[in-house]
Amino acid sequence: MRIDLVTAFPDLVQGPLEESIIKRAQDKELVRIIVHDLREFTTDKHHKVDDYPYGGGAGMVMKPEPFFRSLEQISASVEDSRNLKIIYMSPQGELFNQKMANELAHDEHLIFLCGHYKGIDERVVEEFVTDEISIGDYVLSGGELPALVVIDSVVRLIPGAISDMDSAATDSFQQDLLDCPYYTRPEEYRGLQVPEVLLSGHHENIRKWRREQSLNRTTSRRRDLLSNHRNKKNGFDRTEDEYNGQA
Ligand code: 9WO
Repeated sequence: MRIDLVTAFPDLVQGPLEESIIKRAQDKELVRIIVHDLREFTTDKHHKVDDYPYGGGAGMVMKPEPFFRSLEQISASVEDSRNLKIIYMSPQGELFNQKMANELAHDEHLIFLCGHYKGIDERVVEEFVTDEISIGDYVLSGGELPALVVIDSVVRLIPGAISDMDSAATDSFQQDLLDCPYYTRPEEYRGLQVPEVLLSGHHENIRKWRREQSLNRTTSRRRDLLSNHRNKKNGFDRTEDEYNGQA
């Protein structure tokens, strides 16, 4: 897989891409991640990437030309530029979830456009963007951190990116239920005990306890997940969201 990230603030993303699973995936050549400095695609002497919005109002808008040039350079560097996925991270995008991560993990080439200020000139979006993604209903300073979130979730799904042990955990992860609590040694810490059942060695009771914890947490914190879960359990071949055309 190849991932390109176009940003006016390359230092914002460089560090996180050089740590942990993403670093290891790159070392193993499972993924190649290229960070492009938007300012290198400017032609004026001040390397200006933003300008005042037409129509007025507070804040700046990112100029179209550097994005056009960067995307043309990236397109020219690949054999087939017809199937590029060009993703704009914005609060106006489709809400990101595990299902979308799974789908993106099957793509050969992802390109992330990171906006700042009020956003990117809409002509870039109209001309190039194939997917607009939001990671949640809040506003940040730019699309860099959300792009890292999506990249992390996708890269760890590439076969070989994580150990077999971690993979097994991911496989059994119930996308529609919250995870149960976990404990490790010591058995007692500052008077705080690990739940007895986990020390019992009774695997069936442990499985039941974990299941119950998952269901309780999901009921009290994320009722929305539970309704999807119930449909699956009842043998419907589609979840509520899928039935409603939202997934
Ligand atoms: C900034 C601003 C300043 C003055 C008046 C209006 C304004 N709107 C914005 C704004 O929404 N800026 C965004 C910053 C433009 C796109 C990149 N930025 C961004 C992406 N913030 N938050 C995200 C984001 C992306 C994905 N998921 C969650 C949040």
